Amino acid sequence: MDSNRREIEVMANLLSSNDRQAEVNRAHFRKHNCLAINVIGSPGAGKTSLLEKTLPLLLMEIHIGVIEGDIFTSKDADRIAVHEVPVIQINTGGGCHLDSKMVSKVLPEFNWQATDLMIIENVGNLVCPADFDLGEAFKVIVLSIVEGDDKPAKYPVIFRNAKAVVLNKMDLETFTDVNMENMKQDILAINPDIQIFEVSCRNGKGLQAWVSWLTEEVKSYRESKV
Ligand SMILES: Nc1nc2c(ncn2[C@@H]2O[C@H](COP(=O)(O)OP(=O)(O)O)[C@@H](O)[C@H]2O)c(=O)[nH]1
Ligand SMILES: [Mg+2]
Repeated sequence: MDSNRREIEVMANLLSSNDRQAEVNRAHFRKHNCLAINVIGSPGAGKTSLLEKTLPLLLMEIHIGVIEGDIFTSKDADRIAVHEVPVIQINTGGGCHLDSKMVSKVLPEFNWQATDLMIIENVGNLVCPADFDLGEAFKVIVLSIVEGDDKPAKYPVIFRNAKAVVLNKMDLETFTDVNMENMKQDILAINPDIQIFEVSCRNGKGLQAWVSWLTEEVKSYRESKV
């Protein structure tokens, strides 16, 4: 057997074993009526900043748990713990994405009677996390506008598979050559149903629309029957 074919088979087996565990995780979240979301974006896009800004606005009515994925360090989990939210750090030790088994291992650490929303911050990467279902209800992309308006077209898979995209760092728009209309058109050409939010985690603009949408998603998940 040639080595290319062998590589493809190994990858296919890996993905199908990941998908099986993802279904177990999804059933767990469903059983506990907890909306799980998988937050994906490049390093530095503002994933942790978005969580830091979102948590205080949501915590009045929603019980939240957070899983932080990172290659090394617990820096992001430390930032989240300040908000007195249950948070578990997963270090992948070099891996470029979380997988469903890593997530399943930390699920016993949470109080499932008191978790309405589980936010999973994936390892900073726009490519690999797209292929690994964690058992979430849906994926959310955080893309900072300074990354350039060509990025959606260059990384279409993740945009095709996500329910929402948060375009962050809008406060920097005037300092860049980003064309917001092109960026949004490209996103909608890939996925016409995706929700687009334009926010600045620095000055807070646009965050309320994102938080209101997420609150409604938590409510409709709780009300939905499978
Ligand atoms: N100017 C500006 N900087 C931001 C904004 N959001 C995040 N940052 C900065 O971007 C850097 C990376 O943010 P972080 O949340 O750690 O990104 P992550 O790697 O995706 O989790 C930090 O220095 C943040 O302070 C924003 O809306 N505007
Ligand atoms: Mg982070």
